[in-house]
Amino acid sequence: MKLHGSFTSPFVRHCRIALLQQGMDFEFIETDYAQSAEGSPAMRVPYLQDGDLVLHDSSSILKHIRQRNEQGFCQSIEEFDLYLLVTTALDSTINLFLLEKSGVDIATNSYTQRQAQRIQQCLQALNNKAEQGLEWNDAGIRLACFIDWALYRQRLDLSGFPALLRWLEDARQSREFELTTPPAA
Ligand SMILES: N[C@@H](CCC(=O)N[C@@H](CS)C(=O)NCC(=O)O)C(=O)O
Repeated sequence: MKLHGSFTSPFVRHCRIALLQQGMDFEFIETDYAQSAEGSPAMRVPYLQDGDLVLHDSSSILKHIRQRNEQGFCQSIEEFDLYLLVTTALDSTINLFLLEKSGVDIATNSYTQRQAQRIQQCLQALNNKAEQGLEWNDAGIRLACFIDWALYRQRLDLSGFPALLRWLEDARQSREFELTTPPAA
């Protein structure tokens, strides 16, 4: 099994955590922008090769990893919705990061303003969920990968969302989460 990705991507990190949790052998192939444009029609990482099977998104990769180990992926509708809400916030945060890096003035464009507002509203909803209690399942793992990446890239001020910061502290108790910490910037 070959997982293509980068050591910094939160989507890739989630897949690596799942592979480590399940004790699966895999080869990690560090893949840059040029290589992902060649290797996947989505032009993104992660992508995975498992024999003849090629998967192009972290969600299908996670479902495959869990299913190969006879475990469910986002089994309850509540967990699935939370996983998707985190992913929405993560997608918007990464889009703004990449747009800004490529020279777009994200402060003045009306659509990027909407993305920024979406992130704040998602953070509030996720903080409320975290106050009620979370589990170390795929929704909880994705949330921890998102928060840690946002802090690593200095993209978000999370001081107004204490339950999210507490969740990150809890996540750091996980061996697989610690083993997949992004390299120092
Ligand atoms: N929906 C995808 C998102 C993956 C994604 O956004 N990957 C980023 C790295 S964190 C990427 O490769 N971006 C390159 C680009 O957008 O051109 C998944 O869950 O795998």
